[in-house]
Amino acid sequence: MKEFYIDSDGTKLHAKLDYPEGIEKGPLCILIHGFTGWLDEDHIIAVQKAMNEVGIIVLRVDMYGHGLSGGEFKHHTLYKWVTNALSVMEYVKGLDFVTDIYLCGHSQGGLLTMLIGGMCADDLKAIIPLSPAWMIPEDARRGELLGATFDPAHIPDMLKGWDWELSGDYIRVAQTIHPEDEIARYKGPVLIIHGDEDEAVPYFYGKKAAELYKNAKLVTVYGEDHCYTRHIDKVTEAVKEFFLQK
Ligand code: FER
Repeated sequence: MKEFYIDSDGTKLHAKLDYPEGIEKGPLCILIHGFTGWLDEDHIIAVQKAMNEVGIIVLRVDMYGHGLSGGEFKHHTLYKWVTNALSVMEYVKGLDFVTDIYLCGHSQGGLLTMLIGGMCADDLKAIIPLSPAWMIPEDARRGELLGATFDPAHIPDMLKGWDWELSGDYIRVAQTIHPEDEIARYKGPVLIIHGDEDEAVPYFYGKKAAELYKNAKLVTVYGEDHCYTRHIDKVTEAVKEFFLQK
């Protein structure tokens, strides 16, 4: 494992690069955590290991305001994450040992994966949104994020949740984003994995996204929650199968 920082317009992004055993050149998958998450969460490491087992190099990156990357959590926005992901894409495109690029992200990182999929369609061999939280923009327009309510027409300076606090800019930015447009722009293969007992991102959204994509496979993990604490083996099996079929 190599640990380093990638620059994103002056923000340092903490990254870890893991190679499959005996492999130094080949396809690489960028792997992104969710809201309040980071690159060493159990479910992120499990997915990284599964990808390594089937010959995929994995680059895990902490986004703005998360893990050991720069920026404060309360100041993160989806635009900052999009800027970060574009910087990571540019970094990976410059690596001479990378043959194909894949992008995978969990929850808010899954929404990011869908947005970058549309924006960088030509550069991505396939995308893997895990329990993608692509209803966040809709929630922001409706006035409720993770149980915290607000007036969507008069955005507060700060929004407080159970154990987090966000600046109003998170809401301002989220309200402008339309994931359906980026779903329509990505025509490559998509693997969506979603637990049908997800308490944070309703399973409905994984199912709906799979219907909207031109070329998507949906793997439903029955009885599973948002961070795959019950059946992570089903998630890793689906990831391995997807890459072995390519
Ligand atoms: C929300 C629903 C889900 C939200 C964030 C999430 C900030 C993200 C969850 C995750 O990334 O794990 O309303 O608002």
